[in-house]
Amino acid sequence: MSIASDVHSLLEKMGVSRDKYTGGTLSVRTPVTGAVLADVPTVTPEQVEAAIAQAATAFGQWRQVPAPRRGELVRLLGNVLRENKEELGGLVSYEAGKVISEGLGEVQEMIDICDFAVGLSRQLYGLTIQSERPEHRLVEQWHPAGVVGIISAFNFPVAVWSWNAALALVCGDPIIWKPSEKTPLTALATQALFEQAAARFGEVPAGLSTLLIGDARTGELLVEDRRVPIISATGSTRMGRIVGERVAKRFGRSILELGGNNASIVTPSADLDLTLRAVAFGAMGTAGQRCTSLRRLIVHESVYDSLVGRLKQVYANISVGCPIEGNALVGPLIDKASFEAMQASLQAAKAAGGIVHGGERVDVHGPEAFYARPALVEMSAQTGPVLEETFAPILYVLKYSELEDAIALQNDVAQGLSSSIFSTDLRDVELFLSAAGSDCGIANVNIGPSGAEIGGAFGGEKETGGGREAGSDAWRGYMRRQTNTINYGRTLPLAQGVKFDV
Ligand code: UN1
Repeated sequence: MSIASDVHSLLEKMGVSRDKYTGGTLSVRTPVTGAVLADVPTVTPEQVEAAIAQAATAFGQWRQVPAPRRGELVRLLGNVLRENKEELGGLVSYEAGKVISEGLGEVQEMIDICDFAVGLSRQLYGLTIQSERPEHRLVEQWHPAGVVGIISAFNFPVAVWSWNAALALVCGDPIIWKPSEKTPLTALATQALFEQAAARFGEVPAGLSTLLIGDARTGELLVEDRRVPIISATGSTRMGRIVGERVAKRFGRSILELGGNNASIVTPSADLDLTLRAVAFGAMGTAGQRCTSLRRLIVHESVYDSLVGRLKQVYANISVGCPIEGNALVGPLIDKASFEAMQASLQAAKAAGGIVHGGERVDVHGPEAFYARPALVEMSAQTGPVLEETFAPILYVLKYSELEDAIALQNDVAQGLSSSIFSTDLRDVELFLSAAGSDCGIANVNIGPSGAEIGGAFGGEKETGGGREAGSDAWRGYMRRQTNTINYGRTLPLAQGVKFDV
């Protein structure tokens, strides 16, 4: 396979010039074979400074463009994405190692959020509130908040940008993007597609959307700059803790999407055929490299043997292979470090008494590519690596007898992103969804924890960071709220009955 030339022609088709991915210091490898694809130039601190200054100027102009007109730019972006879905989806597969349908699915998520944001551009509603004073009116309105810094991870190299970008743009905010160092090519392509949309739109202020390819220092410069009032960061809890603290220190706002340690509970009444398929996709899809991937399966003792027996077979037979050619469902891990982390977790699980099925390396495209058979690990207790997020296809299985205990086990981890229950018993389901149930930002019924639609707010609690992106009212995170009290009378009654006659 000559992936490099395929990738270069995809980049060219999407309008990325050669100088953007040659002659630089950042070597990009494809996880598909481990081959080097490009040497991408990175930004200097001076370029970061100039980009922030330009975005701040762009804000002055963009916030005055009517929101539905801003929506038109996002509508055009959605069109350009539709026209380039195969190319961008293919590039995601080459650069992040996703199987083709998942690469395309990621671009579909971008298109969906554009559609959502276009509608939203006519609905950035505030409230009218009853005043306690005569001839007074209280309203709340939402204004653009300023430049949004977007820090994204390798596993959803372009969709995460789009959830933030589409909302920020209709909300009146310029965007500056620092993508993962592992996936700068998909970022370059996305920025080129944005520029196509901007050219169709017409008068877009310079610096409305900027891409900064660089290392952690680039991210730090963004995070520490007061001219960037909002930082949306997706990645590890370790990274998020640093970002959150630094942004809070300057009283900025952060939207954090950090680690997950997502569980599904399987109750005695579960439809096991459906459960099996959902567990397979949740735990092995994207080679376990979603923040929403299923990592813990908590199974009632009455169905444990039948479900886990069938799961072992699925795990032993799942197709692990090239994400581009053939029909494999599980592609590679992103790199060697990721494979080593997987092996370390499996060792730790064994040391803690776990019984490991699978997890070994699979040779697909030679020694520089890291493919692994997904691992199913039977644990007698929730200890050691079960408490951590390992970004690899490892599913820990635990047994329970009382649902309350299963829910407690599910919640007894530091992370709080996604969760689900498999049950046809109304009482079990409603307990799981109740205030005494799952403590996660996402709680599903009879589907796995991953694969959320963009219409809902996406994000989680505790060490997942508390941020919400995408649908519902997540747009509010990209605007500032203003409360207005308007006196249309001739007297000045004070609130709370206060007298102050001069
Ligand atoms: C992520 O893994 O960073 O819900 C996001 C899902 C996808 C998004 C995952 N829509 O699995």
